[in-house]
Amino acid sequence: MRETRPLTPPRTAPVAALLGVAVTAAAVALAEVLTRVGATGPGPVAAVAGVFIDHTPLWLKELAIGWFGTRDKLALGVGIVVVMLVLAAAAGLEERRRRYSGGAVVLVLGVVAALATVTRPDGGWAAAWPVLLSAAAGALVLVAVVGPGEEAPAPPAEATPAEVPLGPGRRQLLQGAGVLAVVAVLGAGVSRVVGRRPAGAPIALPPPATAAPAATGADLAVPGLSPYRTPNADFYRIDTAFVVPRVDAGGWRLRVHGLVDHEVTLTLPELLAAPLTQAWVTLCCVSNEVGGDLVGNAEWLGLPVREVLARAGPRPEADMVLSRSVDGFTASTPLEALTDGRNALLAVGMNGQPLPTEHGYPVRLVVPGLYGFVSATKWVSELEVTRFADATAYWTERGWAPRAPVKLSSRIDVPREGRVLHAGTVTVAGVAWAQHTGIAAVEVRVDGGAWRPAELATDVSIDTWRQWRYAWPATSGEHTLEVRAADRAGQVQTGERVGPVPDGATGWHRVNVRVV
Ligand SMILES: Nc1nc2c(c(=O)[nH]1)N[C@H]1C(S)=C(S)[C@@H](COP(=O)(O)O)O[C@H]1N2
Ligand SMILES: [Mo]
Repeated sequence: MRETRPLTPPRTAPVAALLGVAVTAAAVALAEVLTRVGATGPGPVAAVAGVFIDHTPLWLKELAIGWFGTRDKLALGVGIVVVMLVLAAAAGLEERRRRYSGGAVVLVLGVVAALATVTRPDGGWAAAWPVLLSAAAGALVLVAVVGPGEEAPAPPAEATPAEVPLGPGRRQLLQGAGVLAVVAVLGAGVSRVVGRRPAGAPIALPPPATAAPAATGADLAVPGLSPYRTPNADFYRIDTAFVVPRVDAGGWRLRVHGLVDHEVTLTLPELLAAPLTQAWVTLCCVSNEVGGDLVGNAEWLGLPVREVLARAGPRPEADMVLSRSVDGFTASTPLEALTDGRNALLAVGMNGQPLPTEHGYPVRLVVPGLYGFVSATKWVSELEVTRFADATAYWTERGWAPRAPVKLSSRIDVPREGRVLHAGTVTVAGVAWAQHTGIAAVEVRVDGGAWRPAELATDVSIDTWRQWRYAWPATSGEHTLEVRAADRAGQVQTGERVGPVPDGATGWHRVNVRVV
């Protein structure tokens, strides 16, 4: 009997790369499961995405929104996974070339991800250990399954191929692959279940003490025209959260502090027991391009912010409230906009429902007249009364304006760009908004001709958009339709084209159609 020395056969390059990918994927899955089970903070993917989002330069962010729109998070997630897979394959190849070097790559990736979790507002050191542990496990497994990469000797001459022992190399590979597959599947399953956990008992919304006006006549019901009320499911979503914060309603607190006479802490039962206001408010994003869809209108229910501020007593020198979210996002809102009597709300309800998780459950801010990034903090947890001279908000630190009132805007919803229409009377329709000033008139012009007045829907509130329509006698040929609005302060919408940075886009929305 000949002595057989167990040797790991060398992995081919594709197998080594695949092993790198499998091991790393399993390690990431394990880290995600451990962080979810322990509720220690963000998982490594979310943490890396968060760091990336917070450090994205303005031009890249605009480019990403331009390319992917509100699917920019998905695009980032896919990007991170692709980069991770490439690095993982490289780690496998590296391990094949030199023992322990691929393991070291996996370990370094783990340390980088762990540091990302440490720096997140919802993270900290507690969130780092599952990542480090999983990376260390991944590194060890990679070293074990890729093996030393020694050349296997030629089978001994007297042994028939059937007698070549199935060395620990191949067995390890099979076992390793099996373990990793199980871990990955379990990981995906558990994180799905745990991740879907509802944030808490659903809030029972009390009836409003002050009801919103009825929206009779606000909807012209033109097919293709945005409805006056944007359903929650269709409401645009913009935020920096890669994973939507799940706030436990029972543990929710609002801390009001800073330049105040008394610090105030508000709980959800206290908020719900106070007299609540119901109000129509159109919310829009500063990143909305001319003709864009980052705007929506809802019937909100909430406590006027001025009530809470009055309990705290802002000092005379204060001129700004820096609202903070559980995820670290901040917005700078002029104190005046929160105290001048308008419907600035700590909102708990949206169109008769508790806030959807992605729109700020359990409590968010809504302030008529200001772009969302300087007012509409979701998952709000703090109001710091301060001064514009002393504090800056999330987007101000990234090149956007500290103050940003909504700019007078209008949009053509129908007909859509590039449509082919029949000659005759064509209904042109859309929306116009000038929150907290109100829309006074809308005009349409064809092919740069004279401006003609459009018919307006009933004005429900100066804080919301207003539908309009225009009966256009369309003749055959190529035509360009344009719209502009005038507000109740006598201002006419400017045709000057300006991009969203730093405080909102301007220009007339234009639609090209062909009439046959
Ligand atoms: N916590 C948090 N709140 C936030 C943001 C954010 O990134 N994080 N984005 C703001 C911006 S830029 C806008 S336009 C509105 C959008 O609110 P919505 O997603 O409910 O439409 O939320 C605001 N509140
Ligand atoms: Mo925004």
